[in-house]
Amino acid sequence: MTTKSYSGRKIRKIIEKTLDAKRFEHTLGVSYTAAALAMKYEENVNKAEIAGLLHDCAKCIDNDKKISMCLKYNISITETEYKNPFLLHAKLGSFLAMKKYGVNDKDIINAILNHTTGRPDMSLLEKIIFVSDYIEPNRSQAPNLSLIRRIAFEDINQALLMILEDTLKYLQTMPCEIDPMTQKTYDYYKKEYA
Ligand code: DGI
Ligand code: FE
Ligand code: FE
Repeated sequence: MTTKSYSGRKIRKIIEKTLDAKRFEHTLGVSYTAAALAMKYEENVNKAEIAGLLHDCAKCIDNDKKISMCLKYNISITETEYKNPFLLHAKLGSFLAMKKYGVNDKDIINAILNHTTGRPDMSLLEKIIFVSDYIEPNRSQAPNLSLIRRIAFEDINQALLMILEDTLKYLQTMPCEIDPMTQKTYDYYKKEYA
């Protein structure tokens, strides 16, 4: 893989071809929402836009291929990820952001890497991407969505905690496995902000 650095416009064009239409719409929604939150919280707007555009860049790769790519590029796979390969789109996405899209900003790479499970002590950019992923305009399913959308622009940490709480509640009703990091992130922010 070659490493070239691309502008937001170029990334948008490439991403449109690698994602299905719905995922592309979601991606644009996350990118614009992240840019708006960056304005509100004085984060770098361009970095938020790029991180938003790339956060799901590995989402439309088949699960088998996600695993084979991780093996090929020496990306470690946890037991939970083996059982829920969709989780790998975050790790693989951050790898592709570096190697395919030439992103060398560590904060952007981390924002992509941690966008699904979060992590304790996230940077402002990581929080912005995590929250934008949940509230972008094309989302409609989550409970408390209009409240969380408003809170996101008032107190991002409170919004983060509400999202983590609702996500865990939702996952507990599902027959799927909860990644230890999702739980760890929730425990950390519950202690920090509740
Ligand atoms: O890729 P997106 O759909 O835009 O968003 P995402 O990467 O945050 O993935 C969202 C899904 O991930 C959502 O249905 C909740 C789920 N999720 C978050 N943490 C975990 C999880 N799923 C499992 N199995 N385990 C987790 O710990
Ligand atoms: Fe995702
Ligand atoms: Fe997403």
